[in-house]
Amino acid sequence: MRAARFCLLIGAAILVAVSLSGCLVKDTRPEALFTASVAEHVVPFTVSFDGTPSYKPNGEIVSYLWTFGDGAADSGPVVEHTYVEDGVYEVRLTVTDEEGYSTSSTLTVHALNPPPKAEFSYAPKSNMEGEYVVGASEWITFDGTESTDDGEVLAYDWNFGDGTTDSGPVVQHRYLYPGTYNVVLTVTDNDGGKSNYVERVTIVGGPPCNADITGDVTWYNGGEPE
Ligand SMILES: [Ca+2]
Ligand SMILES: [Ca+2]
Repeated sequence: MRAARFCLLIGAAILVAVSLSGCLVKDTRPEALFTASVAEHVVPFTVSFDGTPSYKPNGEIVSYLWTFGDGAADSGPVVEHTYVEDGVYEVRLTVTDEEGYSTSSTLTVHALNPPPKAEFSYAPKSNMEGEYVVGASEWITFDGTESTDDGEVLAYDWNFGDGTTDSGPVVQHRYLYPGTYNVVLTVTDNDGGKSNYVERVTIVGGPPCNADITGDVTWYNGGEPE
């Protein structure tokens, strides 16, 4: 009877030991931890990823595998990667310990689109007493093709400052009345980035003889007056 109780005690002790060791195996999976030198920047930029904070209690990490979210991959505790295209990328580090257990963790990198740079020139213009001016009712060609982007400029939108607008890389416009107008060119790139360029245009001289002085100048938008 005493022997049987002793056996039961031993059995229970073994059971506790087994379940404890089961817990220990679960608890000693590796931890995947890493830092990034920069998480948000305008492309192109290089990020240094450091996986050395990863650890395994009572063990060691034998491999570090990285995927950068843009199709590229690397290995090693510390790696560098360059992002060239804008986007939101999920970086994943997978660490494996000497027993073959793996754990991974992720971090998001925001690679930003460089905005376009708007620029235009216009002609003809005369230099009168150090000031560039254009005659009233004179056709002016506005050329926005000097605008640049790391990708492509897809849209050119013009505001001539006299209540009229137009779109296209090269447009023509004429002002009916003398004055100084702010011409605004807004360009949009292939990633939806926008930028403006503003230039003051000075118009001299009087309105054309047949101008409708009451202010109805809408017939000047489409071309020649009837
Ligand atoms: Ca782009
Ligand atoms: Ca761009």
